[in-house]
Amino acid sequence: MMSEKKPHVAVVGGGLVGALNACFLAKRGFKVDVYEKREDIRKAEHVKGRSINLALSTRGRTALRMVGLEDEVIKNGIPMHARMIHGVDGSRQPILYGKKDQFIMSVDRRKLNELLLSAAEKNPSVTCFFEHKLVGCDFKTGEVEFITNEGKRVKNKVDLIVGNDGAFSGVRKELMKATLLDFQQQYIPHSYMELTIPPSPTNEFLMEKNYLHIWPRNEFMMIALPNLDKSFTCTLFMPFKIFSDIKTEEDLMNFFNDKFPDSIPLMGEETLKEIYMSSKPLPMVSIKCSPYHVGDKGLIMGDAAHAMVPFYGQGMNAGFEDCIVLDEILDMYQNDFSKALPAYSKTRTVDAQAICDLAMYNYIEMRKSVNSKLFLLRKKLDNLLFTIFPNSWIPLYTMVAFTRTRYHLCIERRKHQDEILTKVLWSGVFFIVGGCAFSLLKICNQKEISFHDLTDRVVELWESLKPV
Ligand code: FAD
Ligand code: EGO
Repeated sequence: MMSEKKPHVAVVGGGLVGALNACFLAKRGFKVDVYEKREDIRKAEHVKGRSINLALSTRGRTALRMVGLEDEVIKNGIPMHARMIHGVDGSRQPILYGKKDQFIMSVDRRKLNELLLSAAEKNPSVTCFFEHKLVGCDFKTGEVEFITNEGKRVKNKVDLIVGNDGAFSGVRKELMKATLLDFQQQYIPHSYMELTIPPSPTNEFLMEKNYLHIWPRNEFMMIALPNLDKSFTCTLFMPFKIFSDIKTEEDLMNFFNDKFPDSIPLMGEETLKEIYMSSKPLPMVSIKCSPYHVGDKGLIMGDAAHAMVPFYGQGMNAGFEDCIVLDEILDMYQNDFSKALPAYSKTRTVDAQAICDLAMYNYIEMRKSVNSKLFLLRKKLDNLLFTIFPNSWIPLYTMVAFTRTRYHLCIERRKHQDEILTKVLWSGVFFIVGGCAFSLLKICNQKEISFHDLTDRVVELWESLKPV
């Protein structure tokens, strides 16, 4: 059926994943209509909303490579070869991610989205409709309905409706009505606010450029990623409660002096006050659901299917990898949606849920016990083990960020590694204790002390130490 006529797909959402997905689907020879509720960001002056820059890692890069966009994106990105850990005392320590070719990239969200939209539209078979908000769809008939900014209703009928419309997905809402969708949504007590470190007066970076800067402070965390204009975008993560308790400029400066003193001269006291006072902390949500499809006409991908807390820097990367997985499965089933969609749902849910869990686990982990000393220690230990056993000890972060190991296998491998490490540590204890006992006996032997004498002396010593 599919080979006779060009399949017609409606991609709902022209964000990062929607725009990339359009490139993938067009490459398959499909006719693609992208519907985006916002205005065309390429024409917009200011774009409100989420993070200004993002960390792009291997999974995302691989997807971009598959549609021929990797080089273009890399040109506009800044490699981060290591994390730079900032202590409360102002100390900074770098810890490499791995070998030279293992780095993540800081990319501008807006630039990336613009590039992806333009790349999608270069295909004659792709049309983008902006200011079109989904109002409803029917997965039986393939009908989709949108409302434009002028209030006009627009209808279309397609072979496949793909929801790439983000965490608060309208397509997912429709999916819930049409199928038995398991759904879980969790808001965390933390929220985030973006601050900025401007370039120096001589237009230079004020901190080391090629690093992911991290200020680990248990419940308070701050990170900074470099931008092409030589500024850094800082993201401050803390509970809503703490944000709301910081009411005055004085509260703010006390807090920063206490937790992030080294960042004050970098941000500039006045700019910090200005941005903080005029911004609202934003919530973070984790969403898991299953399945991702209904029948042979409905599918959700990206944040619509698996929104996660940003503590692994994987949300976009996972969404981009979704596009690869769908592409491979469509190949496998020769574009037969009735077979491909269930297959996609089945393979992808385990992995998407795994990365949602990993991200949440990191959130708990980093908040519970990770101050800058512990962070350094753990990453150093990870790297040490990796150098000693390069084939059997791969740090979890390395697997997630620098390989395409399926997310659920990253968790499994990590568990396996942990078990081995526990065994190695116990055998270490065993050998050390055994070694001590052996040496003791040997000394006794050399000095011709009988074992009896030795035990007598130990008892004597013990008695003498006892309080009267
Ligand atoms: P979105 O980017 O949300 O795009 C959805 C699009 O659909 C939007 O353009 C929206 O306008 C449109 N839309 C919504 N509803 C409708 C409708 N009814 N009709 C039509 N259009 C609609 N990920 C990383 O990989 N690395 C990082 O470093 C990273 N850092 C992050 C930091 C923060 C603070 C946050 C919050 C997230 C971070 N992420 C990161 C995650 C990343 O932002 C998301 O995973 C990614 O944006 C998901 O892309 P998406 O296209 O699925 O959804
Ligand atoms: C102990 C120490 C346990 C996002 C460290 C776990 C995430 C976690 C938010 C970093 C890097 C890209 C990020 C590392 C860990 C982005 C990231 C990491 C943050 C926060 C982030 C790392 C944007 C977890 N990658 N990462 O190892 O460098 O380690 F700190 Cl708050």
